[in-house]
Amino acid sequence: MDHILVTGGAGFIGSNFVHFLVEHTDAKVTVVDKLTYAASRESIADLPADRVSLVVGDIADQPLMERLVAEHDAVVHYAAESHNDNSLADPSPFVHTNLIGTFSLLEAVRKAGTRLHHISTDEVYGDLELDDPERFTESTPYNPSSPYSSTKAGSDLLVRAWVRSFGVQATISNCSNNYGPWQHIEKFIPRQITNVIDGGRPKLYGAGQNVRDWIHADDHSSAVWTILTTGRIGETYLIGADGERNNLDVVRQILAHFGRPEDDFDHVTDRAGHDLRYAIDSTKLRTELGWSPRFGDFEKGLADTIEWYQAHEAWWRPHKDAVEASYAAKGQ
Ligand code: NAD
Ligand code: TDX
Repeated sequence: MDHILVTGGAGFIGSNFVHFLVEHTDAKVTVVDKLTYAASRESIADLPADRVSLVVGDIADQPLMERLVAEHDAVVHYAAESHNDNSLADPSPFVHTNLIGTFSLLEAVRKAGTRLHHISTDEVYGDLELDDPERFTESTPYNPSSPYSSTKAGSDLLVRAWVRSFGVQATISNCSNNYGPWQHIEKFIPRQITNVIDGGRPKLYGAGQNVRDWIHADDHSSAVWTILTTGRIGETYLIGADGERNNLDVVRQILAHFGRPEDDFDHVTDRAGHDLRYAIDSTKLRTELGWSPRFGDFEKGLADTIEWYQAHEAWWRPHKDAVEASYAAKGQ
């Protein structure tokens, strides 16, 4: 794999994977990214120009995708509309990018015969009860809740059908909630960190009992590379790092880091259809492909992430007021 095309490589997790490729392989990387509000040129700006190039474009642009895919040995597909709250306000871009965009990419991959790895989410499985002893596995039935997760579920099913019907050489991974540097401040952890940096209070949806299974974005990248290079074609692999925490505990940990009282937060209007709990059983990936996470310690990873946001205020500051105004308009 000398030439790798990364869709959505200027976003939070895609840019992390581009850094991984530069550090751990000799591959030349092309990022194709529409540079939506969620993208950040800065996240890949420090990488060597002879290794990484950026094409600004829409994955739903079929001629563009056919040209780019034909020039590469493999495609790793991160591009998506990714925020549940935005999908409740306006589902349309989610249908465009997650469904039509993935369709365009699949058709390009089918024509060129190029290897594809499709990035997806554990949210396609719906949610679990807090006391359910089972976690999601590769055989859990799909049951998505939101416009975001249903369009991601649809994109997974398109990939599966293109593998079976057309022999496309694809793998799929469904990962749990990522945290780390360069995550947009609309998302839970960076929103609360930047609220506290600003002297404000974290905003918890509902009672804060909802559980997410946190994984550092670096661990997501190493898992994707493992699947791309050693995964079996047509297979799905779940990626997770045993990081279940409820939202209240995460907020308290952020407050503690800043020496603020543990009840110094606001309960705000809950998300419509809010999934209660996600939990990943990644046994297949660990036993079949020998992957394991490096960031076993969520507390340490969160502390590092807090320090990163403190050091990169110039990156997020220009967007903070608009993000908070948009949440405030919804009572959140
Ligand atoms: P993000 O919103 O930070 O980045 C998405 C990137 O895709 C942006 O750079 C954006 O400009 C680009 N993009 C959007 N529409 C596009 C289009 N039509 N054409 C080209 N580029 C387009 O998202 P993220 O959190 O980095 O998520 C990346 C992928 O990982 C998504 O597929 C998401 O479903 C999946 N995922 C995310 C998480 C998580 O916790 N964030 C967990 C599991 C899976
Ligand atoms: O201000 C907030 N307060 C709050 O309590 C925000 C923004 C969120 N929350 C809650 C909602 C969730 O229970 O925190 C949890 C995490 O919220 P998000 O960061 O919006 O993530 P989530 O909805 O769980 O989805 C994320 O993980 C799966 C990513 O955004 C998806 O792209 C990925 O597929």
